[in-house]
Amino acid sequence: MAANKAMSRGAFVLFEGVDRCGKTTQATKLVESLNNSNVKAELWRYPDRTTTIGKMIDDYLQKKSDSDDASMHLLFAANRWEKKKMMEEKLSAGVTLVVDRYGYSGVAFTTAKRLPGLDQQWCKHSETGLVKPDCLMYMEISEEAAKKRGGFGEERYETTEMQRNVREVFSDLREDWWSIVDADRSIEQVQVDVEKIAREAVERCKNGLTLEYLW
Ligand code: FDM
Ligand code: MG
Repeated sequence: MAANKAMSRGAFVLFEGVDRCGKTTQATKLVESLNNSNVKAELWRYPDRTTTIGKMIDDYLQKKSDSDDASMHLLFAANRWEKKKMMEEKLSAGVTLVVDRYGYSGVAFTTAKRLPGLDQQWCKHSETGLVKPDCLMYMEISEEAAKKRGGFGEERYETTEMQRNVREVFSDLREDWWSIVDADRSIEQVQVDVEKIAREAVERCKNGLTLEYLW
């Protein structure tokens, strides 16, 4: 093996997008299908509401508690930092991680509040040094199609204005390497694209690909 050849590992496959774009549905189906074809895969999601930090986030999202916006941003980021080591260990053990939201949502949601001082640059700082995904599927859905999938829930951020702002920040954050998936289509149609994109990333990582870090 050549000295500079990276080790075989699992892939970090990420789904991002506004609410009701089908991230959770597609991520769940993808993990099932990968496991069925002998690719070890796990479904992760952020916020991870099961940790101590995650429980604080959950209370905040459910409006059971209120807090300062900057400190909440940092808690969302800390919720990723507390799982960074485990993420690296899983990936190097050959497990593919299919992740439902990550630091891109972190930056998009806080920036979308349009608060003085909490601009995109500030928001990105707390993510710097976290593992960078090998593949990012941005589920692009129109406001109309998202609306047809049912009304908003009761959680903080589930408002038309917030979702509109989030959509805007996401399009600002977009980089060339992102895969844009047309999420207005049926579950089955979207799944075809998702499978192709994800399996390509799994293959690349299996062949050895150095892990990168944000931003
Ligand atoms: N959210 C999610 C943030 O504000 N910051 C973050 O870093 C992350 C990961 O939390 F409104 C927001 C996005 C969403 C809410 O997400 C909970 P789910 O996917 O609906 O559970
Ligand atoms: Mg939600």
